[in-house]
Amino acid sequence: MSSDGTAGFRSRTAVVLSIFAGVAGLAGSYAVAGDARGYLLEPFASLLTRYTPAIVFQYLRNDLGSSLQAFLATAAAVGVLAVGTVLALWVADRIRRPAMGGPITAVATTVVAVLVTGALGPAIGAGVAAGLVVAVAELAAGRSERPAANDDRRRFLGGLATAVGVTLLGRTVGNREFLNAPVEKDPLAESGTALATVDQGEIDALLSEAAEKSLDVAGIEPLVSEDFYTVDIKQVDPRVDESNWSLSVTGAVEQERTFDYRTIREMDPEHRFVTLRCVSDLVNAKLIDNALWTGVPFSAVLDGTDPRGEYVLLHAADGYSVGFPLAAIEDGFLAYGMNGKILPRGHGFPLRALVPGHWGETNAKWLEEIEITDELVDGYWETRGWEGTGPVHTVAKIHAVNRGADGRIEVGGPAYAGTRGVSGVEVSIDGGDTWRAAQLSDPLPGDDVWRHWRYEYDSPDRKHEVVARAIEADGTVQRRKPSDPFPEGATGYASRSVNP
Ligand SMILES: Nc1nc2c(c(=O)[nH]1)N[C@H]1C(S)=C(S)[C@@H](COP(=O)(O)O)O[C@H]1N2
Ligand SMILES: [Mo]
Repeated sequence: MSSDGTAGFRSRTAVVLSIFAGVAGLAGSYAVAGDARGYLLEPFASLLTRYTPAIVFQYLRNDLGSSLQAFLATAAAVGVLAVGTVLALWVADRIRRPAMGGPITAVATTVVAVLVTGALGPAIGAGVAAGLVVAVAELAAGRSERPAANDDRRRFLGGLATAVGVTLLGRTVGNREFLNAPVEKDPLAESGTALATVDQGEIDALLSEAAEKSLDVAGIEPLVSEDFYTVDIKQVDPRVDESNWSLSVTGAVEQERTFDYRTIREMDPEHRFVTLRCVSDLVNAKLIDNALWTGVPFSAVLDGTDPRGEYVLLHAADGYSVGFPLAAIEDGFLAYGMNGKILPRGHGFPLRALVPGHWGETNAKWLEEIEITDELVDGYWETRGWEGTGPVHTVAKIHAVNRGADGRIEVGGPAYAGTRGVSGVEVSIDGGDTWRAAQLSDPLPGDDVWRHWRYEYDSPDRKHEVVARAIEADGTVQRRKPSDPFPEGATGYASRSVNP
């Protein structure tokens, strides 16, 4: 504590107060920006994604890891604002103007936030929120001539209460409708989110078919996922205005072509079930999902361009790119609809690529440019060491282990083999010595769709290892040898140890 009763840059209270101000400041930036450019969290999250070693990333992208990453990004964003606040408190202390602590903090943290995000509005939001925390803390400490012993305590409580209030308010304001409402408005839609030129009856029929064919196993996702995973290189998804958007075919072609949204929406729509799986998915994890997509065949935009190169490099609005052989996407799809709705922003509105049977990362979201190249060009993940542009590995996941009252055990999950197709799943309850055929869901239409499997058995009265393996359509048994997701995708049989 300094003699004149300011928070004092050296005191513990000043540090704690700065952290409160940082938290409030982050919320203040969110209040103005929402989940869009200028939100202070975004640059830190993107930096983390960019510089996390690929080998670590495979774990980060699965369940626990993504919350760890969110925590680190939040800590970094709060940290830089806190440093700005500590400096401001130090200045206020030096000039012996404790009452100026709030305003100086507001200016300092605004400057810090502008430097980090380059966006003034949200930075001012951050500054005002952080400044408010310090100002209220100073007020709470009182203006008495002699600093009282409990001044710091009052500062702490005043700062805490303000930080909590400002943070809650910031979250609410940042979530407001007009900022974060789905941008996926469709200029051709007549009503709601239904696709205009699309036969909704056909979609509904396919969705009910998927619901009926889903096996009724507690703890597994239905054949059309209710909660489709996302993997993104940026914390904040691009917000693309479809009326300013276009898709172009460029590079090694005889004739470049450009399409606007309306042109694509006026082509004959098709519906396809397509499953996606991320190359960083662990054998038994859940970075795999299936949806009914609506769009046009890839060939519709390639027609007439007469490609001379044998590779593509897809470019997206978030700066993402991915390169692979053109042959992989020739039978592919460009989707603007998902499960009967306009493609959600999080899954790539207005248009995404769907590459049959290839790892998730080839399915570029927010697609803007299809560049034909003479040679294979490394995209975002390949320049970071991943080799995830090839066909998926085959897997049968054990997502559910359910115990019946009668001592029966039911296990089940999805099985996926990309375009090779799944013709069977086998289960072993003795750790892989003997195998039995599991029940399979009836196949859905499409060449790149997962199936459900389910197996029921009498529980042995000891702890045992349940193992599952998928059989491809041509009879090939999936690879047994386990490997990590990095760099080419996980292999091996899924197993779970089960207590009787
Ligand atoms: N533009 C863009 N496309 C992208 C990504 C991305 O970060 N940006 N992630 C890729 C990865 S790694 C995967 S696994 C899939 C996931 O698609 P989803 O988020 O719709 O599930 O999108 C791919 N397409
Ligand atoms: Mo991925």
